[in-house]
Amino acid sequence: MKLLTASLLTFAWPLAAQAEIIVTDPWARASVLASRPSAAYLTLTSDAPDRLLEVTSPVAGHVMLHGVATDSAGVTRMVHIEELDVSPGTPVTLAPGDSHLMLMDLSRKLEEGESFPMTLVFEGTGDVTVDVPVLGPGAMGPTEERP
Ligand SMILES: [Cu+2]
Repeated sequence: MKLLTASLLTFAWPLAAQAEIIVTDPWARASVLASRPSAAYLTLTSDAPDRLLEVTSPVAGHVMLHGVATDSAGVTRMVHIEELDVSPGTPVTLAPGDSHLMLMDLSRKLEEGESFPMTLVFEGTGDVTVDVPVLGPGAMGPTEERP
């Protein structure tokens, strides 16, 4: 009887509304100095509501999720975001000038042409690891002031 219950539970799992996140076009900017943070960008698509909780990478001591906010004086600043909601049918794009993943405490310089792994932890989907190509340091996006 115990065995039957267990197998029924296993069978029921795929029928639950499990989110599946698709990560497209990840990339990061080459860093000028290892002592300066870099930024990574990507697009998230999900077929169920999900939430990005945490991001880690072996090249960064800490990965922060940043958004941008413009104050009444027209000054754009980066703001820390705790969690990022992903709704089905609405891709979330992290791009220069908008939300981004801030790669803090780099263990080394990110060189153009290389790539590094980055793991995104979602509430529903769990861990998703992507390979992030490093593109040129091109000055697209907001001024990256160290917080
Ligand atoms: Cu930032």
